[in-house]
Amino acid sequence: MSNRDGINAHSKDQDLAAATVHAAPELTDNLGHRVSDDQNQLRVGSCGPTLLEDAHYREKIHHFDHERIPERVVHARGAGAHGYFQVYDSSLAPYTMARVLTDPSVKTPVFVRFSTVAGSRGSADTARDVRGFAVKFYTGEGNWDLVGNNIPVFFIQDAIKFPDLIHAVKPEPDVEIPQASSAHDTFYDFISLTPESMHMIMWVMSDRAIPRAFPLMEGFGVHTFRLVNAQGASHFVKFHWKPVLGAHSLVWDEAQKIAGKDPDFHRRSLRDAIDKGAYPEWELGVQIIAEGDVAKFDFDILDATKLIPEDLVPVRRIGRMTLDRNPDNYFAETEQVAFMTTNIVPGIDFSDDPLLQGRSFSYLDTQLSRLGSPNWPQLPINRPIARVSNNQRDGHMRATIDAGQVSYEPNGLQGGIPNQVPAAQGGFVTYPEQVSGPKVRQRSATFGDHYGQAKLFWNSMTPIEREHITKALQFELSKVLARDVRLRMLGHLQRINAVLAAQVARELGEPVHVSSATAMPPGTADSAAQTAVLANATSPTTASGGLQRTKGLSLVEGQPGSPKGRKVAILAADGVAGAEVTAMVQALHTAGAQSAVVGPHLGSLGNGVEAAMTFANTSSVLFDAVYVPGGAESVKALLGMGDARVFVDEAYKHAKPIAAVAAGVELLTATAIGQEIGRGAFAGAAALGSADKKPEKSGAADVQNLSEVGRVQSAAAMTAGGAPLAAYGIIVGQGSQLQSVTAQFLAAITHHRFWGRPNLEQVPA
Ligand code: HDE
Repeated sequence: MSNRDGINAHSKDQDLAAATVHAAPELTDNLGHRVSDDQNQLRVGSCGPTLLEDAHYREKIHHFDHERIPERVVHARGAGAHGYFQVYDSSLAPYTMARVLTDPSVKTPVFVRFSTVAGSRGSADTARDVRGFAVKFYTGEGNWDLVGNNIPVFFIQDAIKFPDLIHAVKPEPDVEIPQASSAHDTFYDFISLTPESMHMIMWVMSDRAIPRAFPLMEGFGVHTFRLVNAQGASHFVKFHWKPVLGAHSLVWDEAQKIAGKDPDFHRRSLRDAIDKGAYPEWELGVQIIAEGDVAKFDFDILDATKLIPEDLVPVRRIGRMTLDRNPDNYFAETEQVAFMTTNIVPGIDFSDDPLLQGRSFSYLDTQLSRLGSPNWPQLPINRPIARVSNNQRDGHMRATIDAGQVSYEPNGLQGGIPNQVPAAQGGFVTYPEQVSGPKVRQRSATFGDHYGQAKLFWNSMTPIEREHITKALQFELSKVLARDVRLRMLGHLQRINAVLAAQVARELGEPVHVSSATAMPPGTADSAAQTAVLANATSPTTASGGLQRTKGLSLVEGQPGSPKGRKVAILAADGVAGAEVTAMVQALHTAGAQSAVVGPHLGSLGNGVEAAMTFANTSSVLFDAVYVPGGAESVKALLGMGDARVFVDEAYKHAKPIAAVAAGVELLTATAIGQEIGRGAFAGAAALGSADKKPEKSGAADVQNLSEVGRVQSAAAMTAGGAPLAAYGIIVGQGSQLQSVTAQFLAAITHHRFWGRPNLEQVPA
């Protein structure tokens, strides 16, 4: 084990390596006896009964019978990775004495577990849900766990309501339905009677709750914590994780389909990214608030249903976390890892947030029930790198052999050790906050506003994000069978935004009370009409110092984009134009994106192209973008496959970049894209992205000669009010334009989604 000062990025890896075993040539039982026959039970004659004497069989089946431990009561479904954290400089030293946050020479090992909340261990990754974002820092001063989520606020203000919240969202107890979904009666019955959850509901109905990938999510400590400096002075702090590649999401129709096509979507892509060396990275950010400034806010910073708007307190980026190693064993590492809010180090302390206080009781408790022994901190993934030495002994599955006569303190027989450690030498001392008051079961009046920040969040959304929130609420509440529950929810929505409430009411078949027009609910696709209705539907608010909107909340505005890690499907069949595949694959690879050729069968498609996937074993929803190269024979075959057309249609519906060259354009013309071009729909299409953001104009070279490459009727029809089709993320060109198509496609992939394509609700995909 390393000492407290010698920690580096690999200290925990080395610690784990000591507990990692690899297969050896000879088969043995668990006690080292070599096994001669692992195929047949010991029986009387070849047809007779099995003998009790068959110790090998008994040992094997005994182990099997006990291989499961209780899954986490929440956050059961998860995936983990190893890595390290390094702070940029020592600029936080005036606020905290935590070395992990102030010593740039230290790379602190971390283990991170991402999770959904409601589903069971085997549930689909892409459920609409909050994501857990739990980071265990193995610091030289002991483990620090930042057990956060990908949403900065929470449903409830007081931990005593947590069992109720979770009982309500979990499958209903009489029928154990639905799995990993909040779209059911008991959840909204509870929520509609819990107004404090409204801000969180807006977040959970937003695209934040359907992330594209774990490395493309933000993370938040949620609660206000304390930083304590070497002089013992305290500041309040909120922690943020900002993904280096930006935060990006799925769309709901896509998320639901992925749940069937690849329930392991997030787990798989995290694993693949690390295997391929595309290490996920986040910057750690802090919002620091002086104790004296707390009263300046018109909300309570101890209320976990509120965030501190970045417009009021900017996020200061202080360090970077890199995940660079996959676990060797899911159970031993990801399943057995035990996070606890109580794992803090000198320089970090708790606030009086009642939710945090309640959590700190729960996490220790739950480990006992899951891991079955108070010795769970000795499991390799949980044990700290910092040396452990105390007077505790015994208990189930104690792994250490604690030598010596003495197991108490004070003692003289062992020279008094282990000794208590004074604060000056690194012993943890609780911040001596002054508190007084009567014992009461009471919530502070400062926790009283439940709608102000829900409005702030709504106002900060772009029109397309409002449309997605509305569609999510339409979906969820239409699954609620009890009408009075739906009506109660509409009442809350009315208080957040009347147009939102009216649009949801239309889906539910309830009377609409709003002076402005509403739109027909669109089904599963983005709707221009619904977006237009919501575009200007803001809600004036006096909360949060009168801010009407704030940065940091929208996923459309202000997020960095990158082609790194994006996955592109290349649709091809036998006879595909090899050069048009190779050039694109090369360009994508150089940009850090991945690609896979999808064909009617695996293996060679001729001209040096190998299909890695088939239309039967993959799906459009598992990719970020689609490319169709030419080759007359290949395109003819694709045109004969409904699956190939649906592939493009879905990508179109899900706002993904689509490119085609030469004869490949013909496949596009046989899809919704061709239909829209044919009737000139692009020319009239309005941009749905940001209210003030029309499709950007880009070079029009790509559309000049389309009538010659495909069955597209005219180049003029390929423009939208002067904006080329490329402004909608659809890039086409002749074979000779491959280079420019590739460059524009890469730019489109970096942008990720192209909101505002026309007539999406008519796409039959
Ligand atoms: Fe948790 N939570 N939680 N939670 N939570 C657990 O601990 C709990 C809350 C979070 O990957 C449990 O080890 C209470 C907020 C994550 O292993 C349990 C309350 C936030 C994980 C528990 C909350 C979280 C958990 C279940 C209300 C974001 C998964 C298994 C006061 C800041 C960690 C376990 C992992 C897990 C209790 C609310 C995040 C039962 C009582 C707010 C990321 O102890």
